[in-house]
Amino acid sequence: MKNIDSLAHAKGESLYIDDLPILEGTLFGYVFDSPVAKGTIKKFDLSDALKLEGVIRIFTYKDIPGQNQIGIIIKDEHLLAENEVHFVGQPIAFIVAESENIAKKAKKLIRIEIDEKEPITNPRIAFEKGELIMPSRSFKLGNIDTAWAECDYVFEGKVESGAQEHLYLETQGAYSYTTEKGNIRISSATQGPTAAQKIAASVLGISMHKIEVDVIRLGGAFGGKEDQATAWAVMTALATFHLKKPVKFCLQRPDDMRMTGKRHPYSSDYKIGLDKNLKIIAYQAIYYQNAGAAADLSPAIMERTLFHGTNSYFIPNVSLTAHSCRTNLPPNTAFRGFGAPQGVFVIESAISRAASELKIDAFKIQKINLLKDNDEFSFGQIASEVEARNTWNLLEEKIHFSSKNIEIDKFNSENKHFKKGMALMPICFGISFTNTVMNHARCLVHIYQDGSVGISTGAIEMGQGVNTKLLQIASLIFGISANDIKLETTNTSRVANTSPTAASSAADLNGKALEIACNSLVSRLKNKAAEILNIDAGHLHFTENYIFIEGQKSDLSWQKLIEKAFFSRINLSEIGHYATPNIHFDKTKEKGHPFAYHVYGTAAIVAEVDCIRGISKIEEVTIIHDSGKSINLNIDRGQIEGAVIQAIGWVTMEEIVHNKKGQLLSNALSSYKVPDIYSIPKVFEIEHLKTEGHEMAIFKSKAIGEPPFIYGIGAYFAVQNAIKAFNKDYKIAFDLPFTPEKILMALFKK
Ligand code: LUZ
Ligand code: MOS
Repeated sequence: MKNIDSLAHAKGESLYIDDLPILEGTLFGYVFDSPVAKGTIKKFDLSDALKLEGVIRIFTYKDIPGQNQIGIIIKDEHLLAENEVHFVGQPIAFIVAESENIAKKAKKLIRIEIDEKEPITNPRIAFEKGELIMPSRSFKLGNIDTAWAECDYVFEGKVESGAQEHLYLETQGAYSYTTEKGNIRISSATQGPTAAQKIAASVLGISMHKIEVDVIRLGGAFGGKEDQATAWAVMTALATFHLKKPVKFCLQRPDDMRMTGKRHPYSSDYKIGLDKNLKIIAYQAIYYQNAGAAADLSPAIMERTLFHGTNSYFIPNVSLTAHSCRTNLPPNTAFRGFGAPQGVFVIESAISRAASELKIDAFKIQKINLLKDNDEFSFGQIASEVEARNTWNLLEEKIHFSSKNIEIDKFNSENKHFKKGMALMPICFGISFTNTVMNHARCLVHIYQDGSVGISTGAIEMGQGVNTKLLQIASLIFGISANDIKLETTNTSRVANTSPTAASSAADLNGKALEIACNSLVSRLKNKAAEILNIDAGHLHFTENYIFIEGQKSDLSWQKLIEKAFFSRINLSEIGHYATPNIHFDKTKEKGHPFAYHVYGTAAIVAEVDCIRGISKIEEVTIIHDSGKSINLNIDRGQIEGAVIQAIGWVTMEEIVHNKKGQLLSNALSSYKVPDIYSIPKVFEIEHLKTEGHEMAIFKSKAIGEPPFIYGIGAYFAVQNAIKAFNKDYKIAFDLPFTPEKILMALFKK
């Protein structure tokens, strides 16, 4: 089945916040944000700005009737700065005017004096100064202290990974208006409508039931709207609350890039020990997470780094420690992979380093350490239904790594200025919110009198195709055609207390809730059909918009059955609630079983480096992916392709740069290079592992959003291998992104 949004997207008919028809009297917001990274506000003068014709009002923290607090895990972030500012781009005031242009002009008329202090941008410096977001955490398995003695080889080093801009096509935005009795309705481009509702209520000092958040769809999010869509929604709601007028605010790209957080940069130390047979005996990592100025989702992201610290390898002695370090950058936030890519890059760097020192191919180390059933993760979960070796072996059959390397060596010996390199990248991604309590979802299904169906869930469609998958589920269970089913907007008044659409889990959680609701409707309707057809309900089956008896089509259509059920006063609406069973985690011991299942796969990536210009190109990506028993291979393929390219961007080109004052220099697409159509590898093959799929996945179709991002990390090591072919003295380093500048240095440095 095609993505149900494809046609409307192609025709430009799909609605985003900025497309919503606006109400009469709508006002427009704009943020006045901190020009400095750290300091104390000495003077703040709004008088000139307020004199500008068309400026209605400028809101500051003093106008907040409830709590000036938007922190979701830790209450450490103001909606609008009070006396101190902590990062460039921190919202200080919300200007509301008759037009966006007037609001922008007013911004220039605001006078501020800030007593500047020296900002911290480096997480290790923050750590030394004791600037931590929360207490540090460690995951441990075996005995790392005694294990080093058993190792024949031990290597230590440092790894850096950079930030990444989400670059959703639709920037952040919200539109609020009052309904009656002081209630407020917010259209928000958010992955977390309940978070927006809850924080808006608490900032306004009113109850949650007075706020309704509605989301049609997002033009991309990638984690950037899991937590950071809230502030803008709340600002518009604050203005609406005071002015009783509709207020709209959609960020422009440079403002969005400056004010919002990114993927967390990490600086890490590793120590890896192997025996003569290349078995990894011990692995230690210390991660310094650059959290930015407030917690945001950093504690949860740090946790996922720990959960994925050993990627898809079994290592008997492990010690992983993570520090979440407070710096004067915009609070960094969720981004596809949610800390896992950073952790995986460190262990893959450690393996690459060991391989380099031992003068062997890294894939020899990777292969023999792959996880298998009954291996224990450092956090106590016992691996089951592991597909690490299966996907690896299938890929090896397809590509023959050794002969591929001979082919690459031949190319390298025949070409002076172009060199190729290959890297393998196994993945193992845990599915579930690591915070166990978040793993539940609900839905509301209405069958209308004419047999058509409306579905509301907590899932947000952000281009990833979750609505298509949900529609398929209902269509399969009801046995009716896709045209008879509509996915409604995601709305907090229809489906309440939702977890954000995140952690790759929306199709599983909401899909399972939907499955439960649809099944109870079907069993109710089967009883009615049995009565009409005068047959036992057990013989009935719903398909092709008809009721079938033992595989034979009856005269009773779905539509007729619904009509009769309605006139028999049968309830044609149902809610479904699903909470992932069997998962648990004890933070006091750092042990448990946090994931419903893992997604596995293996990629082979071939890069070519232009050794004159320092440009890298990813030539071939070949993947064996474990989607389980996918219900939509087209959507899964789209997610894999997008994730891999996004990760190639992270590891080879996207470079977020701040100056010493904490100002973002890479603040536009002219200074921040992202993958484009030319970044697509010539060979991009994806094969799906044939498996039964996992019971805990919806229809045994495994989660897809984030896991394949990890494949793209292999691009870093493929480039590295190409460089090794050019410069025998290349001092191997792990510092992504591998930009052309860094590649040139690596190629020519002796
Ligand atoms: N968001 C979250 C996530 O709140 N918890 C998670 O475990 C998670 N994992 C991946 C992406 N977003
Ligand atoms: Mo996310 S990184 O919002 O799943």
